[in-house]
Amino acid sequence: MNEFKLRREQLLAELPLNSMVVLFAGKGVKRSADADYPFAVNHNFAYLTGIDEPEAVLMIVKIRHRTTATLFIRDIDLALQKWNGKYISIDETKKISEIDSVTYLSAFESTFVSQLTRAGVNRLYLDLERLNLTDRPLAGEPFAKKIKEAYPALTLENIYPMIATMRTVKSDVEVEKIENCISVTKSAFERMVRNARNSNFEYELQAEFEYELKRIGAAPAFEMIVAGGGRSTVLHYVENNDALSEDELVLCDMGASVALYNSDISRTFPKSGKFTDRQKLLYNIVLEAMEAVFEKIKPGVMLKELNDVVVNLYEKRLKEIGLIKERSEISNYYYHGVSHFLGMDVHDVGQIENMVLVAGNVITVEPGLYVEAESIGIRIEDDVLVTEDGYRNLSESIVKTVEKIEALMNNG
Ligand SMILES: [Mn+2]
Repeated sequence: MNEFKLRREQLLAELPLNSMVVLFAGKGVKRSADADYPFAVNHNFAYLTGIDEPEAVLMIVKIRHRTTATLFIRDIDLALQKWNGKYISIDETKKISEIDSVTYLSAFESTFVSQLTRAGVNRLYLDLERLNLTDRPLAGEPFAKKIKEAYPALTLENIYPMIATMRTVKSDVEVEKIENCISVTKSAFERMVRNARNSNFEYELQAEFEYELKRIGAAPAFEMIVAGGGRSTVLHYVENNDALSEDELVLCDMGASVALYNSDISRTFPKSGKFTDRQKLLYNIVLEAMEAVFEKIKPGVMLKELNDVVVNLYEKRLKEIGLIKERSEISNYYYHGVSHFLGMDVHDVGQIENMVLVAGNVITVEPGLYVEAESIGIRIEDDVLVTEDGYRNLSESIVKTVEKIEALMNNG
């Protein structure tokens, strides 16, 4: 049984009787005229099927004595295939997903209706994820409206929290995929940093990083941040168009995406290849906070507690160097959380308040320190697996001590 089937079994076990799940792969969003944005598959759909194909639909039914899974894929269109390439075949879909019942999309509506009425389904689960009131609706939402009108007695439920919780615990295969993204990031980071001394603009560093990703067949996991000097105190600076000067630190927040998984790494280094004493002092405080967080990571700990570790350490160290007098002033210099989940999404699903870590979680550890008055912003970020008895730093091999960064930049 492959991973996708295993996950469907796990989901089925949790579903109440007489229920149905319908998940849409989605389709590319229209950009302009006849051009679409690149297709990005619904991750919950892909998580349960392994299929990365526009317009596909998964239907799962659980009634007494019977559970079924059916996948619907686009009907073969010979004319369109001459323009857009081959659609996935029924055989290939079966092989990847381990779903025996694969058919064409043109059969979806009649199959759906017959399952609903004849099988006695009274509960329909759709992916109704929505973070903001104004978000563009996922494919499940318009479908939900249509079904609610046609079958007012049917109970509609959101499957999202159930799948999101499953997704927070990574299998070995998933961890390997993330590790692969990290190793691509390492190689791209090293190429970039070796070229840093000869680069004059932030976008030149971005080009080096992205060249290496492309060369390996990966893609950026998100809009990379290359922020020199004071730009690094803006958390989501992505313009990357300013000139770099010799005395600046450069903050890079970067990741690679391969086969629907991601890495999310930050490193900060001196443009000149050598930290000043002041930069080194502040940098080592962030690094110390990071090490302190690592030591805290194990099952049973809350993400919020990890952030407390950073704030406690900062309170001590920032008072020592005279940057602050009161604990409350820390928020002037550190204004984001230290951790988030990582997986098929960079800011991965499942993170809820007071969430307690369990073995198999993959989280980022990313303390930062931003001193606007000195045009210094530092963030160091690794990707970490929570294990039974602690943690494993998956991105340990991407250098981050002052000595190693300087060595890489100068001896490459
Ligand atoms: Mn991050």
